[in-house]
Amino acid sequence: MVTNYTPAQLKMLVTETLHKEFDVTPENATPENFYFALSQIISNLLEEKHDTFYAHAKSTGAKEINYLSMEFLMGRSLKTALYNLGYAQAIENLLAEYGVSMSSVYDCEPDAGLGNGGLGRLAACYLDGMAKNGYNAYGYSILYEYGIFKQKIVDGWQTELPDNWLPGGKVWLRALPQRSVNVTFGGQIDETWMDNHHFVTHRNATVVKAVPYDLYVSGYNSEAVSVLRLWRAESPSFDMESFNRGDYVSATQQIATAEAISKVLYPNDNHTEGKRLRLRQQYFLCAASVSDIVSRHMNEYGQLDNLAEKVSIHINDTHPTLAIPELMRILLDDCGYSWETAWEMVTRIFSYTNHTVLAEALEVWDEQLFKELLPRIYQIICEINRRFCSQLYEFFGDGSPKVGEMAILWPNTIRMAHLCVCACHSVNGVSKLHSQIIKDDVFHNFYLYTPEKFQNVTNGIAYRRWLSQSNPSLTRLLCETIGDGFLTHSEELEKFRAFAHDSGVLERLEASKKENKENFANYVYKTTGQTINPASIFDVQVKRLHEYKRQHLNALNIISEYLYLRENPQADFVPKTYIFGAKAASGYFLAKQIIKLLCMLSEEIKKNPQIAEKLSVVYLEDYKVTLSELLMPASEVSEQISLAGKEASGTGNMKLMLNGALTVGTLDGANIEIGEAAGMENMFIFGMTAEEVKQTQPGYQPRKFYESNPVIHRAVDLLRSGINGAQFDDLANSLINTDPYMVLADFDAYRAVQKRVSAVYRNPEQWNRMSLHNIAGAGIFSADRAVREYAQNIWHL
Ligand code: 26Q
Repeated sequence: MVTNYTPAQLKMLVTETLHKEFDVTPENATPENFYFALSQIISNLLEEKHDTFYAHAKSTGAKEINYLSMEFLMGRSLKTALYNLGYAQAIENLLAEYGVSMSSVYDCEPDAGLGNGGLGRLAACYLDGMAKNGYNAYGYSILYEYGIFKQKIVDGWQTELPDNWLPGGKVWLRALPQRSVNVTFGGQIDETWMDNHHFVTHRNATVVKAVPYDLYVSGYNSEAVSVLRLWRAESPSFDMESFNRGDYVSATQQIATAEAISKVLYPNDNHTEGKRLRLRQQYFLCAASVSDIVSRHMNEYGQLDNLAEKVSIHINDTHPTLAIPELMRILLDDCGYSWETAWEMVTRIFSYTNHTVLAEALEVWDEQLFKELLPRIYQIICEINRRFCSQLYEFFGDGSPKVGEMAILWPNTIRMAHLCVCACHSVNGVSKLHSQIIKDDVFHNFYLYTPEKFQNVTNGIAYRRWLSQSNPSLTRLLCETIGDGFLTHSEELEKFRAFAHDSGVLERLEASKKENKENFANYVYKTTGQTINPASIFDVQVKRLHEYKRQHLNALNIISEYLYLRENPQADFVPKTYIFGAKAASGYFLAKQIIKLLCMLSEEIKKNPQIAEKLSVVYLEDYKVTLSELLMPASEVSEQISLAGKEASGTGNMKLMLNGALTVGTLDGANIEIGEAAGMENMFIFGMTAEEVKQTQPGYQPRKFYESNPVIHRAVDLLRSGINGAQFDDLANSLINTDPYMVLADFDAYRAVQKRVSAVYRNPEQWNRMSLHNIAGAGIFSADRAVREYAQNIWHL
């Protein structure tokens, strides 16, 4: 039975836990003591609640969804859990009795940064949405000892520090050693036939033990609790034989090699690296998770014949693709199913989401490396490929070049996306435009072959995290105007539109934004010493650093404004603060150079106080989920300026819109749908369309823009001559010579739209009204809605 604690019971529990764990009374407890005590209490409660929910779900025969992802960017848990369970106010009151603030307790929790950016945060948002909607959901990933690195900026240069999150984070984890699984690597495969039965044995393999740790995710006002099951790699035993021989190195090496698998998250975003350790990580996740899914099913039903009826497995991008051949392996080798039956089951069970069209992000593995590390999985993929190609020849005609283009194995490589599309019953993109591009370009041949597989599910966000939990003043305004139904049904935000001409509401909206800006400015001052003028426009570009996202287009415009103000210091100029936050993949040189450029620009402008009053740049170190929760409510302009056709969806764009920021954006990813929802007249669209990019990119000569456009010319020249003493030749050369993301081609349009932003800002009523339309239109971008679409159209829950 799940308890619903009264404030008095909560007080007793907290007191008991503080005494038991720390031997302190509430009067003497530190915020950290409170953090651990509360987290333990809530985590225990969620475990109990999950057990009740799970038993009920199983007794009704409900289908379950398993979401496999190499990343879950969870952020903090305590605040969300208290909010979702309805205990936030009671705990705040309780702490107040002891003179302790809620935020000082929340600040003791490290972010669980088990992801890079959009893809990982999306997975975390979907666990929230699945719990809210009452689905029986498991997320599966790796318990990285070190998540995404901590970013430290030294003289403008990004350095990476280890993210040691476990000391503060493990209170949310429940170890389940009894559910450990062995995962096998390397060795040789022996196949024998006996009485018409195929037997496969694995010789000389290396075994790694996968130990699960569960983290519970509560749903808002819901009985359901999602589980995030994270696998930790251990050596199955100590190598006594080597040790006794005196070979201490081998004995300890085995442990180190095993444990390396869950040591650290690869910090690449939208870029693959064909490294052996990454492949070991991916198979480790897949083998452990599939084994767990199958064994839970066996416990429940005692057979696998109905597996496809009761279980869906979703693959978050291609990173967990190996779950497909792994399930084939179990059904064939361990359970004795025929190939045809096993394949039928697998294709019904698996579905796949694509998150990128960038060529460098499409996963391809070296065949030789793969074969050595995963010999049995390799054999199974070969057979999948053989059968697939023969069907393709039948469909497209003998000798069709399409078959080679579509094959899973092609010269010495294994293409993971092709395996996914071949094996999954559903393939979806993450915005309308992206889903169309997949059909037209990336997977066009596959679309011709099996058009019925292709779908769209536009991304969604756990909107309560960024609205009611992060922006109390806006939430208050919404509750007073439209009631609190929007907290459960995000569509009800639409009701806010009725106030578009209510000057009282518009003024309150402005006041709320002002308050949030001041709070944020205070926070930045306290934590970094930088001052921000709260009367300036807060123009925000926060996301991973990547050329396709074009932070350097933003920088080039700032340089031009700086040069203009240097010559026209008296110009009538709407003050603006450009706020950036971004991590770059550690080996991505140009991205790091762009970070340095932004930091140097910030310093250079500060040297000239007259200009600094009107124009300033703030670079936020170590941008992460928790920082985004502080920043979104204070933002006024949302920079979504990727080259059209490259950003699959974006989700930061949705969080900013929800908090009333106006989008400056290209017609890319979900920006298009943001325009449809808010009204195109309520955002600032600029630049080439995806179609225009496709037409003009082939013969593109950026140098012509440099030579003919004096504003571009001067800005690029300044990169060369130096900003705050640092020169940016590589960036300048890249812009003039190749400009792969067509920054110069969109520059004029971007500048023009930025001028419009400033002009509109001079009219607060118009600005506030546009902001209101954005908030009212944001409901469609909730994870609750997105997860519902997956459940109905893809997982058939
Ligand atoms: C692959 C192989 C080896 C190492 C790393 C990787 C790797 C890791 C992360 C490849 C890609 C990623 C991340 C991709 C990503 O975050 N994509 C974003 O997904 C969001 C959610 O759908 C979208 O909103 C963004 O548009 C998309 O860029």
